[in-house]
Amino acid sequence: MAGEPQADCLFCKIVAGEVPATVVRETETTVAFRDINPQAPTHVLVIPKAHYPDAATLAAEAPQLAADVLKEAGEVAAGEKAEAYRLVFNTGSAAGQTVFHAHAHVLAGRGLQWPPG
Ligand code: IU
Repeated sequence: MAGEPQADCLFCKIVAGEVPATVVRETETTVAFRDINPQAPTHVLVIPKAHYPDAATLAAEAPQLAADVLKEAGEVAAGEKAEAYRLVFNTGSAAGQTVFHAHAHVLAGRGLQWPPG
């Protein structure tokens, strides 16, 4: 069923506390934690606690939850005192998505090039 935890999902395990993560913020509906392989001085992932495989599915099936994720991304950036930051939702393996539980990357703390690689 939409939003239900998936037994084989790493981020569902982080939500359940079964896999450790460095949590920087948590709300009733979201968790934000530091990426284990940071690509910038600030690299935090914001995830919905409920399982949706990617950002588009999240937005289509649970729009308020998608809004919660975006709001939390802004709160993370503010907490990191980031003057500018980038939000990334890799969607599909060809775009670099490796974990199929929707997540926003919050990247900050260095110059960020455009276009991205
Ligand atoms: P992606 O957009 O699906 O590629 O992002 C997944 C991210 O999850 C990636 O940046 C990993 O470094 C990160 N990650 C993590 O933070 N903790 C983990 O245990 C694993 C991956 I596996």
